[in-house]
Amino acid sequence: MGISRREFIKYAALGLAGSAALTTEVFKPLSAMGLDDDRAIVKHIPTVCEMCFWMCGAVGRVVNGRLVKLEGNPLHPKSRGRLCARGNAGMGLLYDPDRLKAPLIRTGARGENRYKKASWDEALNYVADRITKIKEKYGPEAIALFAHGSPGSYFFDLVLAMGSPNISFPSFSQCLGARNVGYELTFGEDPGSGPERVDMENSRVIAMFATHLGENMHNSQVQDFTEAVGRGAKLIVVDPRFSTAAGKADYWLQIKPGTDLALMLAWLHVLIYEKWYDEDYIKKYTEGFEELKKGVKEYTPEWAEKETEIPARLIAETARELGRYRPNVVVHPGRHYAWYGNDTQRARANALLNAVLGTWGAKGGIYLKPQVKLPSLKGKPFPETEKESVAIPDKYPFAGGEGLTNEVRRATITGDPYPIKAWLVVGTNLVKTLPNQKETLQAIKNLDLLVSIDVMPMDTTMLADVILPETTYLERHDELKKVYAKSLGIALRQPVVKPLFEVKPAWWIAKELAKRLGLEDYFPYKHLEDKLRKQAKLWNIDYDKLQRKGYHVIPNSAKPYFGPDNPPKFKTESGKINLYSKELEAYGFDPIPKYTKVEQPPQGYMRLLYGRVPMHTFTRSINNKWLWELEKENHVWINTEVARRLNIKDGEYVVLENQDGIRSNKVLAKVTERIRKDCVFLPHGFGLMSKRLSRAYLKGADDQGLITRYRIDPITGVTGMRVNFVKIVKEA
Ligand SMILES: Nc1nc2c(c(=O)[nH]1)N[C@H]1C(S)=C(S)[C@@H](COP(=O)(O)OP(=O)(O)OC[C@H]3O[C@@H](n4cnc5c(=O)[nH]c(N)nc54)[C@H](O)[C@@H]3O)O[C@H]1N2
Ligand SMILES: Nc1nc2c(c(=O)[nH]1)N[C@H]1C(S)=C(S)[C@@H](COP(=O)(O)OP(=O)(O)OC[C@H]3O[C@@H](n4cnc5c(=O)[nH]c(N)nc54)[C@H](O)[C@@H]3O)O[C@H]1N2
Ligand code: SF4
Ligand SMILES: [Mo]
Repeated sequence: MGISRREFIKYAALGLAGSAALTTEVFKPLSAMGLDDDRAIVKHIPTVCEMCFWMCGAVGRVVNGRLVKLEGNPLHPKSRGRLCARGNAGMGLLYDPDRLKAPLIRTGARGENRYKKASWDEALNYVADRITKIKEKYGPEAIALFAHGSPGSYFFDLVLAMGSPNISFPSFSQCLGARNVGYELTFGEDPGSGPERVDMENSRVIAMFATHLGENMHNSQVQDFTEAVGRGAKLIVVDPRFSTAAGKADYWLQIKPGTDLALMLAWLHVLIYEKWYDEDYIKKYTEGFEELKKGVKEYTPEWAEKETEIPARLIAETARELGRYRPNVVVHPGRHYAWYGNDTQRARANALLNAVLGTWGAKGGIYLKPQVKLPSLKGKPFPETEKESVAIPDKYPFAGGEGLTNEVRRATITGDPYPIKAWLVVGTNLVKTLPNQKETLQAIKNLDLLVSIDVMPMDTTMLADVILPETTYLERHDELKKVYAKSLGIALRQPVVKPLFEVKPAWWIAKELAKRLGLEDYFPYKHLEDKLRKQAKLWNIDYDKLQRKGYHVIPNSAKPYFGPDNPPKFKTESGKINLYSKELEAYGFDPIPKYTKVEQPPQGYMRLLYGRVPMHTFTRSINNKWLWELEKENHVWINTEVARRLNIKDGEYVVLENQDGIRSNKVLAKVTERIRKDCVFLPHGFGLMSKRLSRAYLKGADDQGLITRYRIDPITGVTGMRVNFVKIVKEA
């Protein structure tokens, strides 16, 4: 490869790296591509990427039925003509020889990796039969679904049609749940997730708590960020680690982990007590300003310095930068929020900063969601479920409708309030995704049936009783995707190549199971495309054109900013921003966030932090030939002084041991000034344990293995995972 790794990362931020890096691999001689053949058929087929959940528009270049290149769809606002390295490397998934190829039924003990190949009929009959028995014995609620990404929706319908309310998503419980709830409590709306509606391209000052853009590679967001930096927007990055984003910042606030709320409260203090707000705006559009003012009175920069270890002078100065340019500034809402177990209050404080700065609906702030309502196709209503969902228990009053993975797991272990006996796992690698692997394995032990619908033989897949191999996103249709960018848009996923092997799309698998369970009425189409055509018609979209373009913009749907013709109106009960949350108060929670201390590492230990590397998505991409070439294993970041004391050299293997004596796989040390002394940083996704992953197997260390403790946020029930401490053991 003619490009060094460092350059790669630099270009990755521009979304160009993939094409550069993959050129030598992908561009085989013309003969191999069929291009010197006069009869070669070259097609360009638009679709939607799902190498991660940003879901950019992609265009596949297909020569004689073989995909040779993926590019960004210029019409799609999340790609704008570019894909990130992972998106470019989609062929690595499609043509991965390790893929699941046919249905498998377990013959050995769970985890023993012994399966027999089955026909689809045999495998589906087997699953339907087991589900029927479980339903008869325990009731339909004994069947639970865990899902992430596009394939989940069909199983969502299937499980609801069966009469079970037990559906849960790691994207809520282990990701952005607390953030969305904190924002909903404040503004009556969340800040969006695909994309986050952050108007960075127009911001004058951007503040980011963690949000490690550039490593966190959500395509258009990184493009906006790069543009903002290039344009000279002021950037404040709060991170214990000198992240890629911190490298671009005017202010890098090297915060002590777990103390972000102190900094946020101190910023609120400065903004309010130094009057960096618009009095008229606060009066007209917010409720509870006096209470907020009182609530943050004690939280001076001098106080926050002691908690955060950021100099008071810098705390005040950065708050003033935001105040000076308001409302054309933004405190980025972030995305991954499951940090310390006080996460909803941190989200509230983050939202309150945007409230006081008046950024909601302001240019350069958080732009408004398109308000167009598209009618839904009417389907058969789902039956009432008899039992309450274990995924949404009363003890977490703001768990929302999404469902808590950790609660379904808990109920599976304890049988309380009733037994859970079957899991359908679609597009999520639970063993690596939920904290405390022992609990996940214990729950799986209690199951009568574990079905995995996946594309690769991942850790969780290889614990299943039945494995149903799905098509990759490049081989199937999926539901039309609504994109809430500045305008509302509709994207089409369609196959760029015919399915390889014997794999089937999730919609087909769910529909075939439904048929066998007498629930086919819930899937009123022969082929999913029939439904897509109907839906397009209902929305006034020319489906044939959508097939050619991949993206359709709903006309006149953009109203991103408040203004004279679009006066501020918030979706809370009062129509105003809730600075003081009566809803939280009604449940006994602090209506204004109060600072609480998080536990600090014991002597000799450091806090375990985790995050992303630009060229991988969680566990799902590690085995991808091209991406694996770029980063075969992860590195644990260790501060130089700590490393010197422990006599650890850059590039040598070490082992991490957590507070419970759990040891990691060996992992390369990255000795660097770019991280504080009280923490280490271990990128997530590595250390896969499935032997069928010929490249990824046991490469690097698994952060989740070390996350034996988690702290549940009492408001939403999401799992804070940065509450584990590790020491470094030199490899024997
Ligand atoms: N390449 C790539 N990009 C991705 C993904 C991927 O898998 N691969 N996944 C996507 C998804 S679903 C999500 S949710 C996002 C997640 O990405 P983000 O939302 O950016 O995740 P964070 O946890 O906010 O950020 C991780 C950063 O938090 C810092 N950090 C750790 N503890 C603290 C602390 O106490 N305070 C502060 N201020 N910083 C701290 C770490 O040093 C690290 O730089 O990434 C998305 N983008
Ligand atoms: N320790 C730790 N835990 C974390 C995080 C962390 O950083 N550290 N991050 C958290 C966050 S922010 C999130 S969003 C979650 C993500 O959690 P997950 O979504 O579970 O992430 P992945 O590890 O990518 O697992 C995806 C699974 O889907 C499969 N898959 C990929 N494509 C397809 C497809 O087209 N069809 C089907 N049926 N399956 C497919 C993959 O093979 C893999 O088994 O993890 C959370 N948990
Ligand atoms: S950000 Fe990258 S991996 Fe994610 S959908 Fe877009 S191109 Fe694909
Ligand atoms: Mo996430």
